Amino acid sequence: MSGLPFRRPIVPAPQDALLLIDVQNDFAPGGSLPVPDGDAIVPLLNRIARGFATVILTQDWHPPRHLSFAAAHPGGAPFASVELPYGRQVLWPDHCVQGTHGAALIAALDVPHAALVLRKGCRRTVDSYSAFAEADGTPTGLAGYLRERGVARVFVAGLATDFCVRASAVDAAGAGFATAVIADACRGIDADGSLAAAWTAMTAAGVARLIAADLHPAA
Ligand code: VGL
Ligand code: ZN
Repeated sequence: MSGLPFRRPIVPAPQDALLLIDVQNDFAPGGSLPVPDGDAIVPLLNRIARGFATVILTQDWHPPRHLSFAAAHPGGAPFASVELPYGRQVLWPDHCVQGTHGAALIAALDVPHAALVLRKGCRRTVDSYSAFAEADGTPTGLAGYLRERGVARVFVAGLATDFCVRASAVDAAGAGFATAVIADACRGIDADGSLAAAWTAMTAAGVARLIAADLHPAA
């Protein structure tokens, strides 16, 4: 299921979409939830994006005191977790607060032809790692958007491999899209083995693992 739709070299076609996840200042070095080397992928993302007619950007976009923030829980510590009505929630430093510099796209990201910027995690009481559905299962509408536009294959890259890239890729595959993650165009947080677990989960979901050089023309 994962191999066939992605025979190399991969030439992006009109039915392909590129989903660039959370390329935001707070996930870059100097941000409030820095992903190691998070900004290093930006030049590669810019090159990859040039090969795709359909590019979607996402932004993690939380209101102040979002329930994924450790500070919203008495005694809550970053990287601990709590039980919420929709399940376990990792607690994070405050990050990607709506309208702040930290929530803005990294300035060096240069994808002027991106037609859709999708913001997620906008409700205070529900997180959304996935671009497709919030943690309580509420759809964002992205699957419908892609289907209406005739998209068949979804390529995913961005931040962070083990959280929002993982959840978005698994949900893309679950929604019926042939899905690939471009591994060298992502960076992970790797809290407690989460990076290895993410690749195991994505592979189990039928997500293909590519590198940018698999795309033609090479990015
Ligand atoms: C993310 C943790 C919290 C991500 C977002 O973009 O991977 N991770 N919010
Ligand atoms: Zn978040």
